[in-house]
Amino acid sequence: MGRTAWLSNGVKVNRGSPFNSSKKTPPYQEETIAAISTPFGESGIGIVRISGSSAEPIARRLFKPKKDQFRFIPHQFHYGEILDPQSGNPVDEVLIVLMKSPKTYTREDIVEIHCHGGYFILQKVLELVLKEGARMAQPGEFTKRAFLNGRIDLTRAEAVIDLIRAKTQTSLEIANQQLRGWLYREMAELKTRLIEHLALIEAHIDFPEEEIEPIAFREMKRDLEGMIRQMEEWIASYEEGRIFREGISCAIIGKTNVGKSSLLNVLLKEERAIVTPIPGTTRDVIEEVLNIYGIPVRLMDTAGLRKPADSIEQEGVRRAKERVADSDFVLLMLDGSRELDGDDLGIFGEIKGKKRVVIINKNDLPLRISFEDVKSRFENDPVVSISALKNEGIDELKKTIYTSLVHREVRATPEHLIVANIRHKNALAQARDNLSNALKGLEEGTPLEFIAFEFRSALEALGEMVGETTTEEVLDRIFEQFCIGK
Ligand SMILES: Nc1nc2c(ncn2[C@@H]2O[C@H](COP(=O)(O)OP(=O)(O)OP(=O)(O)O)[C@@H](O)[C@H]2O)c(=O)[nH]1
Ligand SMILES: [Mg+2]
Repeated sequence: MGRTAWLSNGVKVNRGSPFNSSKKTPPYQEETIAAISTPFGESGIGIVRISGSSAEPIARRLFKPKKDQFRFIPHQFHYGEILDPQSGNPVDEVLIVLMKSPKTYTREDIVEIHCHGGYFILQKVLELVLKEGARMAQPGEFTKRAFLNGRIDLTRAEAVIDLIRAKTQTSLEIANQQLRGWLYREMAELKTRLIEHLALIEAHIDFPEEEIEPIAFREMKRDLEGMIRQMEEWIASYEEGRIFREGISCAIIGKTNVGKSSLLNVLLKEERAIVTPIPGTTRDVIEEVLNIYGIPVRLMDTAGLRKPADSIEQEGVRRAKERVADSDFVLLMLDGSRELDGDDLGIFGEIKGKKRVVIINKNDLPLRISFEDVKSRFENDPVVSISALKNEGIDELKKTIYTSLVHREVRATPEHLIVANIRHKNALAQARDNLSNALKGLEEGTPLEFIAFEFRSALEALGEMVGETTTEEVLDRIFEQFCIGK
């Protein structure tokens, strides 16, 4: 829902410290914002959401309750109509709810108008709200306010979009883990420990005549080692975390008529692509998303690779090669009922350096390809024999795809934190490097000023991760990815 045309610029931003989020902070934002929070199109209901100090007065001016003696009870639905204040004409029959600051999504007053889900109605109601003084919200601005007003840290704000985009159970679990603040809490704990160490180092810089006890030094080193090990583990979880969060793109390639489109159909359990015995059936790239044991896989069926018969096929072949180059993973398909030929061999060259699984299809027919021969050509790659026509070997293929991407069972539990966001991974890697330098410095007797510097840099990296010291530019980049109304 990237409706950037709606954007109005110039949002005023005063940032508070999310680390002080336990304190009751007044809302920071002066302008009241509004947006349609439900998708465009027809639906049962559609919601216009307003946040800010004018939310309630605006609602009062537009809403006509059905009851005579009416008063807004916060967090309760009220039934009535939205009227155009100028003409007095009814626009829609609605349910309206007022949520009072600070116990709201943004920590500001919020009004939600639940209308009938028609695009025109919602547009009309939104227009009236804007006319009454609200400003159109930018993408993700409600969540941004939740962050700026100190209700959630940056990692939790980012989890909101991951949650919305989650396509499989595992991606949902990872997003939920982050939304519950598990990552944030771990970072806060690291910070506390680092601040203690830094205090000790700084005390010694200030009073060099006072010896630091050797025990204290030894403990600091041990603690640093523990932290570094823990960070390494989180950094290592990223490879898998990314796969579940972002998914992977996977192209099925092979010469014509090997059964690529048949495989796409059997994996999707629907007749999505045209299958015929005529070589060169598929011309354009067909893309669908598939869930392979929790991994969102963007699967692409491509035109068979051979010397093209006409210019349409030529374009298909060009697109197929382009997709192969862009994809994270390839499924190389061979036709087991025909001997390997020049077309197959040509494709081997196209997929050099790609993560891949080799498939020998049509194993329901007498085989003309030897499994061993294929295995010896692709020593390091898994080879699976299937029949796309008879739906045989498909589960094994799915398992093989899974295990070649992920090497263990991935569960997001309190004991097993998964870092799925590159920004978080980079911050952790920075902090890890700083701590390694600090540890090395302690062992080599480097001046304590340098150790203190490394500690401070590590704290900064972690602070940036949770949004304590994040620049406006980074914040903009994060919230830009949200839809309007969230
Ligand atoms: N016996 C048998 N036939 C199969 C199998 N898989 C596909 N076929 C047949 O092979 C022919 C080609 O299948 P497609 O799925 O269209 O092959 P393709 O690789 O997409 O072909 P192009 O799009 O032309 O490159 C069709 O007649 C399929 O029914 C299989 O496992 N066994
Ligand atoms: Mg095809």
